[in-house]
Amino acid sequence: MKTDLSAALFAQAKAVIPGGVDSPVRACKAVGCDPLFLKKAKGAVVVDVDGNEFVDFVCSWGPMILGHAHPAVVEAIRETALDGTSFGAPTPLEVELARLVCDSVPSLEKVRFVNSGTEATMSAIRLARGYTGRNVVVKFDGCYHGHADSFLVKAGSGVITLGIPGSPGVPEDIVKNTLSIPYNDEEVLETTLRDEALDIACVIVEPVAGNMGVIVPELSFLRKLRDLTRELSIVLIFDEVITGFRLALGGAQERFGILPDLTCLGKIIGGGLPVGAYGGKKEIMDMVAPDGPVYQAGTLSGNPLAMAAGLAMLNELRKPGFYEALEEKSRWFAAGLEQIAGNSSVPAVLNRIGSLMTCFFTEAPVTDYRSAMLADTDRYGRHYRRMLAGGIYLAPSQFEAAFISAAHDRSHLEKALDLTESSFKKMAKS
Ligand code: KE4
Repeated sequence: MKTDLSAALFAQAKAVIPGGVDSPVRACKAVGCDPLFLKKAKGAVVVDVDGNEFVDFVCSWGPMILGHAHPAVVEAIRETALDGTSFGAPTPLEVELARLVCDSVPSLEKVRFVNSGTEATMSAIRLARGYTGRNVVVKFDGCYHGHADSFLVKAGSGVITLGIPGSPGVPEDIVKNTLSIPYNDEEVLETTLRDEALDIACVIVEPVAGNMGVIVPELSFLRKLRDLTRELSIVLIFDEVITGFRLALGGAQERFGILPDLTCLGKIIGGGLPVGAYGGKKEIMDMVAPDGPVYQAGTLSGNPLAMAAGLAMLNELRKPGFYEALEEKSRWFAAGLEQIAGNSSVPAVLNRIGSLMTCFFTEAPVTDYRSAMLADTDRYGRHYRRMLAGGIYLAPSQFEAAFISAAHDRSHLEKALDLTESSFKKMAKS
């Protein structure tokens, strides 16, 4: 595979951008190769600057649930841009999207748009602290909520991938207010919340973990989390930046029937443009400035282009049968992966929910950070490189999710299965 132009661009990028990338995981350090620079994408296919085509299972880390360059989204952006790109003033588009998001996500009475998932989660915990008057935030080992200081404790995603213990630059004074406990462990959850209740402002959780690879929690764990936080007057925050509008129109909270006090959204709601959002009960959200004392602001928040792209995307998702069709193709693909793994001597475990999945190279079930860390990351790296050489674009880390979009057709998925089978056969011999 010719990668001369990507290599040249990477050298240029490293001279002016830290690590040559604008987000660490894209550097592909965890999979032992240099990143390819992409120039365009359509549907389920991305194309790099050397002209190589790949079936895409990264989907921009989740937003591209319709596939790339969906006509409705592109047209919405084009049309809106003709009337200006940003005003720093309220527009009808943000009202329309806010109403659509609140109508779709069961627990949302009010929502505030920001520009990233990180902004959404950092604002949500500030709001929870302001609402309760308490400081401690509880998170779960391996869950990732963006790069705000409070979250860089035993975080997931790039923090695991790059083996960063937390991060330099995060003051001890901040970190001391973050408790990180094991995901899916009801006993530790109950003990921690009851022992520390008087100091805990909120618990923030990925209702399906996507940043240590995909881990679907026991429903009893989520139910206990909801019951305990309600009993102890602790704000429960669902970080649905990945799961929102991915698992259902109403996200994981609709799928599991468990309603948090606050929800964080991102990725899909921007249609590929920079959008995050946090929202929840009116009683809590009315604490946010300018109505309330909890300050949060943003020059480009509610940007008309991003709102138009988000509206176009969500209007496609609301069409009858969208999620059923996505579930059907995801189920078919996962069954194919399970069959390949089952017929192979290579230890592999597939975790899937809806169109979100991770194949862990490990023997034992993956139910939390500790078991996820037993995965063979070298083997994943070799698998990644083989799949890339064959035209399949996977997440450059064992600890991320693979995404299926509405644009993935049977031929795309069969190609991925054929290459997966060939890669497993090579691994079995090595
Ligand atoms: P952003 O600030 O990257 O928009 O969102 C942060 C975030 C918050 N919550 C969850 C559950 C998330 O998954 C994320 C970001 N996800 C990662 C990939 N797992 C983004 C990719 C990257 O960091 O480059």
